[in-house]
Amino acid sequence: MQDNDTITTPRTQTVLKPERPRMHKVILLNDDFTPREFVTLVLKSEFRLNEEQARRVMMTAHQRGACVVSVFTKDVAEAKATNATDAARKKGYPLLFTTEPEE
Ligand code: TYC
Repeated sequence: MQDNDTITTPRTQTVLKPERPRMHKVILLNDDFTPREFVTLVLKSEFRLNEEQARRVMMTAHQRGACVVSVFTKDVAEAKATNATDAARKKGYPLLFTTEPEE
C-alpha cells in the first residue's frame, strides 16, 4: 500500500501511427488507333510530363502494351485517368488509362 492508501491501476496508452496513404498507379494502355502525337499531348497536359518523358512513356506503351505513367493518391489517380480517357473519347480515340493500387 502506498502512503495515502490509494490503489493506482496502471494504464497503457497506445499511440497510433497514421499509415501512409497507399499510392495508386496510372497505367497507359496501347491501342492500334490513337495517334502517337495525341497520346504524347495528353501525357503532357494531364500528367505534366515534358516532351521527352511523354514520348518515352508513349513509346513504352506502344512497344510493350502498357506503361506506368505516374503514381498518386487514389482520388488523384482516378481523376487523372478519367480526364485523360475522356479527352481521347471527345476526339473519337479508344485510348485508355487505368489505375491500380501499388503493392
Ligand atoms: N499504337 C498507336 C499507334 O501506332 C500509338 C499509341 C501509343 C497508342 C501508346 C496508345 O498508349 C498508346 N498509332
